[in-house]
Amino acid sequence: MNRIGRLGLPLLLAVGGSVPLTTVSNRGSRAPDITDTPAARLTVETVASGLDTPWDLAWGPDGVIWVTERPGTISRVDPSTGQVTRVGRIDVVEVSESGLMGIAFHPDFANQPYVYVAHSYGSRRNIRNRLVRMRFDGARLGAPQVLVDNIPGNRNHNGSRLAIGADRLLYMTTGDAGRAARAQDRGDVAGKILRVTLEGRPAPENPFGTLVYSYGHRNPQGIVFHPVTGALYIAEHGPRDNDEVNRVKKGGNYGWPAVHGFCDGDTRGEEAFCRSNDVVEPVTAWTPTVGVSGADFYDGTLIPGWNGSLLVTSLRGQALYRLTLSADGSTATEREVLFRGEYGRLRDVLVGPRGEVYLATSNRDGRGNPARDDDRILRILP
Ligand SMILES: [Ca+2]
Ligand SMILES: [Ca+2]
Ligand SMILES: [Ca+2]
Repeated sequence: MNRIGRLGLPLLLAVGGSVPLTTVSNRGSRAPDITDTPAARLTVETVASGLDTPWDLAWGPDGVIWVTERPGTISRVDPSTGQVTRVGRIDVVEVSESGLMGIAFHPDFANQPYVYVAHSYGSRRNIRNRLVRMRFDGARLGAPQVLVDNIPGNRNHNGSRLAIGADRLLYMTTGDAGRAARAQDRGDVAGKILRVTLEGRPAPENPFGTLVYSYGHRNPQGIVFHPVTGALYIAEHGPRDNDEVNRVKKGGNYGWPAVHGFCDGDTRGEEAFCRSNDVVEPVTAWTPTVGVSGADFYDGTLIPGWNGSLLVTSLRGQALYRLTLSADGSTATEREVLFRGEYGRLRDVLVGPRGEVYLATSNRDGRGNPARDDDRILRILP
């Protein structure tokens, strides 16, 4: 029996065969390049195809993958058959990067079957973002209930990835909505990590008595909790330089727009700004930028050597990055690049309960070159 058979996962269409691991150097990473390429080989197969810009993959409390597509649909995907079942649709404004984005589930889903999503709304000339939740009756999602609205939006820089912590609070990324100064304004919800109760109110222990949990962010599109330490990590888009992964602490200032990446003087005046504002430096940074997007921790053992890694997808870079973190979690000690250019733009990564890994392509987002069967959900296995 082959390895896939032992997993109980039928082999679907193999699209990539065995893919050797590769490494590249990355300026500005403060992480040594991997020089000893492991012998492990990976298999990639298509789980679902024909999607339109799948934006967020999440493992549902019902044991299947849930996926948002940016034009406004929410579907369940059976990982064993690949069957896609649409369970909801939401009216969104989809212009450039805006539309339907993040998804998360109530931690007590059996009794409170709420699905949380973030999406753009308004008009093409006045794009806003909001957080809503919908009740799932086992087949369909009910009408959206607005929890937080009027979050500044734009064609680009809408953030809108969601994660619910062990503290039963919801963390939402917001972009600077194209106006960088908003990120340093603690009274503005743009360019922030927001922390709200599951009913959409400011979390009681928030640092400024508002929805804001941390600030100085440009356009974070990945958010995930470390499975062991519980620390919160985000991936955020830089401008032409310095995409970042950050470890987020309450009340932290992450520097944008005065600081790009590390406090290393590559942006005029940033070292002084860092000192006077106690700016938190990133875990790692990419120059030139690769368009980091979704993030998830690998807490399985199925793929040898991956346990404890932070996986981050990239859009422009068309690759999956695997970061090895230092023991204290504050920096990346290794950064490995996988599948570069093989599947096009990659929007999200999801680690399944058996240690298999799913990727969402983003070749129909207006910036890619879609193949006939794009977009796809792919599965990585050893
Ligand atoms: Ca996700
Ligand atoms: Ca920063
Ligand atoms: Ca810098």
